[in-house]
Amino acid sequence: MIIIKKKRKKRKQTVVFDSINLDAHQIKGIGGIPSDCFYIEKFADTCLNISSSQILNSLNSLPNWKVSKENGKYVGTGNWILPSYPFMKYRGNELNRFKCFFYQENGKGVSKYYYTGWQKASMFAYQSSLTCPEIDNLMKVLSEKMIWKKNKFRFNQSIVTKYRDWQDNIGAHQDKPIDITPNSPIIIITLCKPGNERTMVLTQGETIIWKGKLKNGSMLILGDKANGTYKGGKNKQEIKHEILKGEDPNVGERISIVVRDISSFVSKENIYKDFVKHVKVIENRIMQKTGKRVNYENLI
Ligand SMILES: O=C(O)CCC(=O)C(=O)O
Repeated sequence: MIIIKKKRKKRKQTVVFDSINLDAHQIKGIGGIPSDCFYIEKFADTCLNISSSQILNSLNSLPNWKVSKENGKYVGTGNWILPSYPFMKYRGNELNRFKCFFYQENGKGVSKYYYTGWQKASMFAYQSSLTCPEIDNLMKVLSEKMIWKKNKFRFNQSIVTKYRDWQDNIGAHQDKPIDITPNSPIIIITLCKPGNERTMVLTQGETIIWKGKLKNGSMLILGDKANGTYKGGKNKQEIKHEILKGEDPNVGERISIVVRDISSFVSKENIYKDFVKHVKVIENRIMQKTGKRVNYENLI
């Protein structure tokens, strides 16, 4: 008698969190082919063991960033950066969202992530994740418990964005791979009160492959292949993401936390030097335009 052994199909494991395989939440790309993007509802409360409302409250209670001069040296304190700071503007225009940047203390310097419109001087406003324990914990837990394509990553930077009202949004884009650790995923956590959910659209070429309201506490994973941050050249399957304006004027505040494993670092000394250069440029520009001397710390 011949016994034919059936080959057991190996269960695919792209994303595992704390021994739970999350592959069932995969988003399909063009032609139904699975992408390496995932959308997982209630991630914060069920997987992170931390209430999304606690993170939301904590972020909302952080002070606005401001710069002052102490003993002739610039000092930046606080977290939320007003879009009117010159180093946050893109081609002279204010972004229609507030941001805070958190880096994890690691002895290598401050994590630097380049994006379109990024200015060196903005790094002076980046704050240690120790200024917000919930963010620090989020990065630690993701680094410890997430296995992505069989690898662990060191999530060391979080960029928090506040969409103040229905008009704030972000257009279709891909995250720039230059400072992102190759093959690492990009994690987006959503925080908002009921009714303030926003629609995320994922497009592959001209085709919308996924459109959905990101719920409070959810996690969206943009895979390294989808975003084009994988090692290995050009990827025709790259996926863009965007957050649409709210559907009606009653849609209120939404906060997102984008967590990345960053492999570029800048020393605090260099950050300070770049900021001082920036201050001089801006103060001179104002002087030339108006004939008045304005100190940077009194600008906003
Ligand atoms: O707010 C979000 O969900 C996405 C933010 C984003 O795409 C970005 O900051 O690059």
